[in-house]
Amino acid sequence: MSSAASRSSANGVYYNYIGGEWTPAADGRTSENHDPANGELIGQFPRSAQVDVDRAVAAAKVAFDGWRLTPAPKRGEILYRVGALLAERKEEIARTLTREMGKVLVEARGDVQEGIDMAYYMAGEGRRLFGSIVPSELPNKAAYGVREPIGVVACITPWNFPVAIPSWKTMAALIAGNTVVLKPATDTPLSALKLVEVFADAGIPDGVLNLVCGTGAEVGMPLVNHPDVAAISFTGSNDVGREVNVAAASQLKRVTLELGGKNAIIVMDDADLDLAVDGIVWSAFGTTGQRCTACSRLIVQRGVRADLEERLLARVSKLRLGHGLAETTDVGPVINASQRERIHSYMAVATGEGARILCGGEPAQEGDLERGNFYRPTLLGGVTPEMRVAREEIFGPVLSIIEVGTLEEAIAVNNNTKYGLSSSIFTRDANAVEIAKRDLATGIVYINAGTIGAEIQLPFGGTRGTGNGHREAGLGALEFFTEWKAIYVDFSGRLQRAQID
Ligand code: UN1
Repeated sequence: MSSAASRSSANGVYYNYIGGEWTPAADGRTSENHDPANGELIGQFPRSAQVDVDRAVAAAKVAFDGWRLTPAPKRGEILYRVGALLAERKEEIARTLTREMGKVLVEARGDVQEGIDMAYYMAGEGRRLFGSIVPSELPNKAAYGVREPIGVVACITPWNFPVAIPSWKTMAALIAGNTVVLKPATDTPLSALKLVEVFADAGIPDGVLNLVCGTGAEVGMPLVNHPDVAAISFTGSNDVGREVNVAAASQLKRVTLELGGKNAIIVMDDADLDLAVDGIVWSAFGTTGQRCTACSRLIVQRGVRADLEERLLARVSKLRLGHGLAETTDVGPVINASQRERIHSYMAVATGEGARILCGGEPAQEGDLERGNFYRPTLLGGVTPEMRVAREEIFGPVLSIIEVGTLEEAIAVNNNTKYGLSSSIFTRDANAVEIAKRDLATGIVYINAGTIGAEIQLPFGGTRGTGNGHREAGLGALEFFTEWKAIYVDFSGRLQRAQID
């Protein structure tokens, strides 16, 4: 790789990171990335292809033995340094992230913080990585299970948490002893590159973590199909997730999928409505509604529906749109023009099925907003559970309000979607809380809080169409990124036959 450089960019052109070197795509192709709030050019990024994927996977494969044999506490020490460097660079990375992805600065800081949290958490796991020691059924024989890395893993990550999600995936994979090829979303390569710079500065050995920028078709699928990639961790849309799973299945590869959500907040008649309004606004319009965990359905009990709707209308219509770096901004842009069109297309769907647009329902284009992909925070009233806006993931600042009569009905409506990521209930009734904890069929349940804000030490993921049963973060991540090995040591000095003697 003669064109490899020691710096990650030159003159606004950024590179891949392969085998410890910053390097352009082999054929030199690039694509531009722009600030979704004002269209400004962020930089040029490699538009990589199969040959770049091949190089990165080969580098990761070469590095695997050295990394697997590095004691896990030593791998952890590198992650501690990653955490410390991320903390040191938090503000700079958060600002880059806001420019690239659009979320308001305070949330971009949270995104980086999640990476810091994961670095420290997984670094600590380097001193644990617990296996199991069990008694053998035969005398003078030891039996135990140990966790081993799988090999080269591909991490394919979305644009909505451009530091946090690459951190969740790569850090868990790395502490377990795997080597990694990271493919970031085409809308957010720079945030991932900043993360990889931190790893490089923290001393990650060459080839252990590689970055290949490009599209899903040109980089993502070649990674999934590559015979030397043993496992794939994917977060993104349901359609692409299914494609990844089908392709990987033909090679019997392990896949974890974190896909859509249609998350709901239930508000009962006895709830603290002030608190509920705060939780709803934060969960539905934070990150411009572009979290997998975002609340897109409000399931409200009849007695407080009108009151809650009025309070929400007052709050939501005052939310200020703008660049995420401006302190006055409550809600940033959506990620790109096609996403904004998709969100807007749901307005005709909603009204066509009889819902009412209470506020928003259109792109925002006044003044400076005209240069970006802004969409007005939208409340849809009179939604019923069968309507498409109550069932399909919109992934934008749109909240559908559904009225119900009872707790049982609320839970049934919550559970009756093809997704099952996050749900929440606001109530003061201790019995209702217990029933909700038991019967809400989602991977994450909140009591008297919104649907967003999962912490990294607990398993993250969902039921039904949200995924394929695996969990990220917490110890669930280590389940995915390790292979169990059962070891029997017979020190009896004679042949002992299990199940026979
Ligand atoms: C996502 O939207 O895919 O729980 C991740 C949350 C964040 C992570 C969201 N900690 O909202």
